[in-house]
Amino acid sequence: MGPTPPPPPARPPAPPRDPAAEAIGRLTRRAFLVGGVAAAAGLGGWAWLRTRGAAGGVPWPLRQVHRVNEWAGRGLYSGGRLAPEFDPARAGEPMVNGNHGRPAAADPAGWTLTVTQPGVGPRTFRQAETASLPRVEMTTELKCIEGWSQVVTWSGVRLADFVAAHGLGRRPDGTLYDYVALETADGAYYVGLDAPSALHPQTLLCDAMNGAPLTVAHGAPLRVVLTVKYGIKNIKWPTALRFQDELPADYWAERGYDWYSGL
Ligand SMILES: Nc1nc2c(c(=O)[nH]1)N[C@H]1C(S)=C(S)[C@@H](COP(=O)(O)O)O[C@H]1N2
Ligand SMILES: [Mo]
Repeated sequence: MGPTPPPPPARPPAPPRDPAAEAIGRLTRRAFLVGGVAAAAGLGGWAWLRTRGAAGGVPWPLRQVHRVNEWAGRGLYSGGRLAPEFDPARAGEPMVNGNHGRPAAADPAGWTLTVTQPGVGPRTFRQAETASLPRVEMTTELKCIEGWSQVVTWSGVRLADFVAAHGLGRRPDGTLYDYVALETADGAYYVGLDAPSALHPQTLLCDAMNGAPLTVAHGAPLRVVLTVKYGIKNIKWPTALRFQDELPADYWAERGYDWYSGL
């Protein structure tokens, strides 16, 4: 008889059960799995996402998030709550921020605002026609989403008064369209507003800042100023205003900011 073969090596003892280590193991595997799926999706996912169509220029998976913000924002300002007004002595000039859509030359006489809505042909207004409405002055805070703010005294006319004076913004059944889209002449800057924000009593078509005519840098001949939104929605040099039920395209929403941008 030959030598007996050595016994097979004993299996190493099972490590003591460690629930925490097991949980980490599971999480790591899951993270790996999720990462793998995300990476795989990354190869074709973005193109897929882009072809899904966009509402207001926002790819649809992001829209859900904005819905939540919109809901929160609506709650805050429901009932037309007014933003605080300040002592005009505190007013100053805000930094000039954003030149998208700035016209090459100021042309107050030639400037027009063209308003459209479903089923109604475009209606074009000159600055003088907007200026004939009751004047409103307010000293409010302009808040830029980049982190600065400035108290400014604005004056002009309420967008709501302008809309009402010309019988605009309503469906044939008398209810308001959901949204207002505003755009500069060259189409370089455009914002979308929900109708309640656009027609809020502190939403103005402004032609003056801190007691002086608006300068071109700040939006002359006419700009929109509203207190219920960040600065990004305060469009300078708008020449087109559209009432619609579709979520309007929005320059900064397309670049990752919240569509609603409510305060
Ligand atoms: N047409 C147009 N309007 C615009 C912008 C722009 O780039 N183009 N920038 C916005 C931003 S981000 C801010 S904070 C305010 C700043 O207004 P102001 O330049 O009068 O201070 O304008 C808003 N309106
Ligand atoms: Mo801004």
